[in-house]
Amino acid sequence: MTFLDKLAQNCRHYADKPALEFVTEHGVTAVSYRQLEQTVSQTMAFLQANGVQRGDRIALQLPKCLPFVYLHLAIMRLEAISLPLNPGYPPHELHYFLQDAAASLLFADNTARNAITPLLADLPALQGCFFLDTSNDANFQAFIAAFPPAQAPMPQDSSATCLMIYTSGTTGRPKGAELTHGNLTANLDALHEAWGWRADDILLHVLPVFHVHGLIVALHGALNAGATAVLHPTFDAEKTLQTLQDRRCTVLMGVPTIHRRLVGAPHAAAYNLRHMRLFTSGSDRLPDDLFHAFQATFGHTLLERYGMSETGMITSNPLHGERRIGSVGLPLPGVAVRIAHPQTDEPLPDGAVGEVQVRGANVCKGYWRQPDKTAVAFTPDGWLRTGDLGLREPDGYFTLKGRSKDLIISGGFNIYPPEVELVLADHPAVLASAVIGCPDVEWGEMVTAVIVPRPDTPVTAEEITAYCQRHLVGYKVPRRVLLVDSLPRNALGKIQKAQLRSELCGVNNVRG
Ligand code: MLC
Repeated sequence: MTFLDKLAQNCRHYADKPALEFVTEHGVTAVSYRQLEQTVSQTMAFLQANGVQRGDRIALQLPKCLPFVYLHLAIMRLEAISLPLNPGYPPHELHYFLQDAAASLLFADNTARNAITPLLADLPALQGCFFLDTSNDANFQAFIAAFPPAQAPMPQDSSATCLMIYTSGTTGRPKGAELTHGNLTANLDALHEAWGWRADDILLHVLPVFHVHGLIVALHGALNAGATAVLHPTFDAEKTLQTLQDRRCTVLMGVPTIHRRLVGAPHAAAYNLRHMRLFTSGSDRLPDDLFHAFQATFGHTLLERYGMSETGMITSNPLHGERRIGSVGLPLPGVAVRIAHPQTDEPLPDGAVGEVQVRGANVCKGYWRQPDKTAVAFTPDGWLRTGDLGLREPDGYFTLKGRSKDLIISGGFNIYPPEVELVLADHPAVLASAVIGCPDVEWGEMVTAVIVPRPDTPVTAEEITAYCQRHLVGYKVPRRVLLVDSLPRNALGKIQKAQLRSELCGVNNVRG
């Protein structure tokens, strides 16, 4: 039974129960499973009337809101491909995604109309763009009111792509990981079992919905279980603690930055969170001190798990049993994980550090229209090369030891330095640049740009920051800009980032 079959079943079994509760300062909008089914069916009819066909890419550059959920589910039900995008992308970045995916429809927020409209003429595949007033559910309900619920058959082909998540690489521009109905179902089934999801769970959802963590693990996870997802449009530590207490929630999923802010919130320990049964942490390494501080403050032990866009979740510490500090736990049911030599792909013995490689029904089928990059991402015998370094303990627990790829993780968001460096290279005053991550207690890492200006073109760090703010989504903007005379290079002219990291942020690590 696929995720969508399960959801349809839940809509019948739990018809009157809230599937979603969207919380804003104006109040709570509750959507029962019956209403969810009804609205998604009407949304499907709306999409069909606008020509949506099997396999079409439909881009959702929307803030976190109920219409996002309806559209996303309706797109997948029609066997089209949902393409969620960070609403913070400036036009420059958004254009790339729409063009690369050859998206046929775009849904964006009304407030982005002026910024987005000039892009539309230069997107030949795009057949329509809808600007929605997402400020309340009633507007969307009015928008689709004329459409009676569609009666489309359930998708049958589990190998069909239903979701595309863009991830960046060490070379070139971001690429779309193609996740199939089968991938999502396999991962949700594994997590359902591993984390003991229950229909009476109440998930407090504070993550963005344009990534695997917030969209699949959290939102789909709750809907798959027939549980209730209480959605906050953005994360706020005090509101989170208040809602966890007042709504008697049972599950919260976060990234380390979120957990650190919860621990640091005023009167954090005073909230009554006894009904909580699961706090998970992922998307970045959970620091040991935070693991302990969380336990000391809330009396709950964070469950760290590991995953990536291409695979969904890979390993998890156990629900019952030892949640080992510094470890990402054991492979999820149905997921094979091995440690292999990063150059030869030879499996390595327990205790040896090598590349983490993954195989299973959860692993994406490849990158959208990028057969060469897909071929490089997999070993000849079908294991996905994660680019993460790690080891397996003799008792099966995995521990991550760094990354073989040039990647920064800030607040749980992945930032590939070449993306920022490419933007910097277009600035007339930049002769050369290197973008590195410096350790930071709150964010995990902070993006730092080291720049050699052209001798004849004076520029200030503030000007570079302002330029980046215009061309990059907020989390990729360097928090620190350093102007230097030259960058350390090896004999072949390659910039020595490890040396920069150790000189500028006092880091000695395996990354080169
Ligand atoms: C926001 N800012 C960031 C940032 N997030 N800067 C660096 N790194 C980030 N991650 C910027 C904002 O643009 C803003 O800039 C300034 O920081 C302060 O914003 P804030 O309001 O304090 O931050 P906030 O909006 O509260 O965001 C913090 C956060 C958020 C932790 C809630 O980063 C977040 O939701 N992270 C979750 C990421 C996630 O879901 N990752 C999953 C990827 S899937 P300015 O200039 O406007 O002041 C994946 C697979 C897996 O990795 O295994 O899960």
